[in-house]
Amino acid sequence: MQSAEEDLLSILKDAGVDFLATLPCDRVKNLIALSDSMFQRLPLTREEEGVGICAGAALGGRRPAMIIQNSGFGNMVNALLSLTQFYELPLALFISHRGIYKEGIAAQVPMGRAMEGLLKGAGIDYDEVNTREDFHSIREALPRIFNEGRIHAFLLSPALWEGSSATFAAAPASCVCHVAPSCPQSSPAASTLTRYGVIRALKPLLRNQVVICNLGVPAKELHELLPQPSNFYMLGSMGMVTPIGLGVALTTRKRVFVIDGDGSLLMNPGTLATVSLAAPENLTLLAIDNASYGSTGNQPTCTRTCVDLELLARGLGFAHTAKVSTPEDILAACTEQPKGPLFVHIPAMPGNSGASNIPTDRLETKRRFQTFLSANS
Ligand SMILES: Cc1ncc(C[n+]2csc(CCOP(=O)(O)OP(=O)(O)O)c2C)c(N)n1
Repeated sequence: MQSAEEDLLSILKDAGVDFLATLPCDRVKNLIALSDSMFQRLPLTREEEGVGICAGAALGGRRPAMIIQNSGFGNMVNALLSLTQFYELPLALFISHRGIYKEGIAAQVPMGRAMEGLLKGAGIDYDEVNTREDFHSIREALPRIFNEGRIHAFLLSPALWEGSSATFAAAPASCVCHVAPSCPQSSPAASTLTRYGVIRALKPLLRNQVVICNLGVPAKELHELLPQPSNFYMLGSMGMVTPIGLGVALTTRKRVFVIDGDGSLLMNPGTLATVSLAAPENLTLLAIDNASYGSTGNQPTCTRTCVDLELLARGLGFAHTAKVSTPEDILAACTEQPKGPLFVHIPAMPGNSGASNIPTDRLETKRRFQTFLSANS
């Protein structure tokens, strides 16, 4: 018997879908990986750009669909309404509906609960897809989407994939990743550390310091290696860790460290320009670049092929940057805070430790962090 993932992809194929844009959620990692054998797929840096790309593809006569997490829907609403809906362009949205079924990450719950109200408010038709029996609604809706130029969302419950036999190919072979020969390839500096190894190497530097940490596995790994009240762990809001760090740095004289990731930085790179403009003298950005969306299954990001984060930071105004990958070099690069924001690019290997969820209540984390800041500013 075909897996749920294969069934769903066959329905898309039969309806003539011929362009896929994706940004992973852990729950649909198999669906995305399997799609590569059937579709032209473009991995995205931010869900919002996918709306523009799919609008362009539809203008060019394609039948586009997106596979994303519901948190990403929050990043897309303006473009969906003022572009796709306004011009009556077709778009099939396959949305991994987190926060409603056996959810382990509390920060997923607010968006999960709000989804139906948001879709209704935006005038976007949608169907809940909880079991394979619900696939008939997809079969019925797809022709309408493409014949009438409509947006339609399918809210895919994580229950759908339970017990699925689909196998997960970690590094998709045939997605659309054209790399220009002149591309400034990230020089990987022969990294042997995973993100966990990098955070372990950073421990002596980060002890008793203000640390704002990226969402997903990085936050769990920091909590396991160095639990302390001066850590603020993000649990959602991908792309916001550097903005949070900037906001904190502008309110304290203490040194502020941000642990960011390549996927998250590329989701919101403009924030580097804002950091350069604000030029806080106490902010150090530690960009741990495992060239993957590590927390959702190590899908490659653009740093694996064609983007150099250090060059990006320089281009967006950072005067002080470094690229380091051994424990000694990482510590040496961070020891002194220069007279301005510091960007430390740390190439790393993909891979996650088995660190468990952070047990501390979110409001308690906030209270401890604020207490530390006000006592030490
Ligand atoms: C807007 C949005 N889209 C997608 C996700 C799902 N998601 C959570 S963590 C993550 C990967 C983050 O990658 P990166 O910043 O490189 O950090 P890493 O896990 O590799 O250390 C993704 C895609 C999300 N939480 N929010």
